[in-house]
Amino acid sequence: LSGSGPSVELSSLKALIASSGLSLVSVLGRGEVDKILLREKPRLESWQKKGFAADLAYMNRQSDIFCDLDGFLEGTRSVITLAVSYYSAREHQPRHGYGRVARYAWGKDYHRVLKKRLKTFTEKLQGLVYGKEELRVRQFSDAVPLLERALFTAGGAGFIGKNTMMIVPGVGSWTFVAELLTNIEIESSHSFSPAVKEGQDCGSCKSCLVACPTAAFEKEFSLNAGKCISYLTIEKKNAFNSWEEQALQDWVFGCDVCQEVCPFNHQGIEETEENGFAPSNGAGPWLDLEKVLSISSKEEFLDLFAGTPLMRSGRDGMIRNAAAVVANQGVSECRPALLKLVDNSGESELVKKSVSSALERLC
Ligand code: B12
Ligand code: SF4
Ligand code: SF4
Repeated sequence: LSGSGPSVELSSLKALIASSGLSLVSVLGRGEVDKILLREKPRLESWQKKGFAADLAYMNRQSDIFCDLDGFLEGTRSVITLAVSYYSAREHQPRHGYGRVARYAWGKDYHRVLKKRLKTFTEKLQGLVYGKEELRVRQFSDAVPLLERALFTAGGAGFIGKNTMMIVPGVGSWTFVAELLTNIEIESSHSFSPAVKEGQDCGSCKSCLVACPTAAFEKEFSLNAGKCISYLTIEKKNAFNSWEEQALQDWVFGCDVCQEVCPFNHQGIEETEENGFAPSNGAGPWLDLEKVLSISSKEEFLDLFAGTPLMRSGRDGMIRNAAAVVANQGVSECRPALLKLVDNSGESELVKKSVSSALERLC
């Protein structure tokens, strides 16, 4: 330790974590984080080289950027990683005329929910630190090219499953990850969470690899994003090709199949305590396809979905997804809504192309 950075008593930090409702937390020293990132770098590079990042420009950036903590916070001395459950036990079976929404997107946008929590936590942390330097902190969740799952699992509170999800025994994989980069000096790393038992992992299970509807796993621990329904419905900007349209099945936003089949998600896990993630606070588990196709403007889309993760696809992307699902399910009741879109000269190429293809497939 240099002795000049801010410090914090571990017992006070532990009390703060407990009182902030953050149960799955680890604090990692800079040296350890650098080691982890260096270890993971070749895996990231091999994933990128195979083209598995598809058109995700932010994931195709130089691998060095993912491993340089100073690029995110100059003088980072420790990283506080945390996970928050969003699990909500609602039935999620397919329904004719409806598209399924992945569980992570049922309620409010997690970026906003976590940001608020982390802000409160940081303010309280400020009151605990002492030393010559001021506390400096940057908080992230799914916002920068940091290998968040590798960082979190390094704290020992979870492990990476073959479906590439981070699994916390007893909680499952229905969690969001976030981290605080700080200039706090710590002597060694600490986990404030129930740690994974030595050697605990997927064992011989392969359920997720077999269940993935698009065969998006090249092999265990390796996901080709371009084939994943989550990527297609949320991240892809252009129109679908015919394989992609059908690949969606009835998923209109995201996909949960490789998590739904996971035994770690069935072992008496508890629902989230975060009310913001409740289905009643957002889009919920299904979208009525006819209603989606009737969203006439970006403003109307905003009125319906502002503050939820569904904003990411935008109105036109969501109509593209809904049109594909309508054709996959043979929802002929939606034909008038599709015809109206195709006849509207003001619609984008993306909408026109997606809707025309759905009409052809409905015949
Ligand atoms: C790009 C991205 C995607 C892409 C690609 C996903 C992927 N598997 O790479 C797409 C759009 C497909 C996607 C989908 C989803 N995503 Co996403 N996504 C990300 C993002 C931005 C980066 C992930 C990444 O680094 N990929 C690069 C590859 C190389 O990394 P990786 O697959 O994680 O693999 C690492 C390890 O598995 C390890 N590894 C590889 N081989 C081996 C072998 C062994 C033995 C071991 C132990 C480890 C190991 O090496 C890799 C490098 O560390 C993160 C946020 C972040 N900044 O980390 C969120 C994140 C991973 N996504 C998240 C979520 C919620 C989802 C979805 C569940 C959403 C949904 N329901 O539709 C799906 C899940 C699909 C899936 N099975 O992964 C959460 C996951 C939380 C969790 N509990 O794991 C994250 C962490 C966001 C957050 N902050 O909460 N996502
Ligand atoms: S989210 Fe769906 S499509 Fe993507 S890997 Fe998992 S099961 Fe396959
Ligand atoms: S379904 Fe089986 S193989 Fe896949 S992540 Fe869960 S335990 Fe691991």
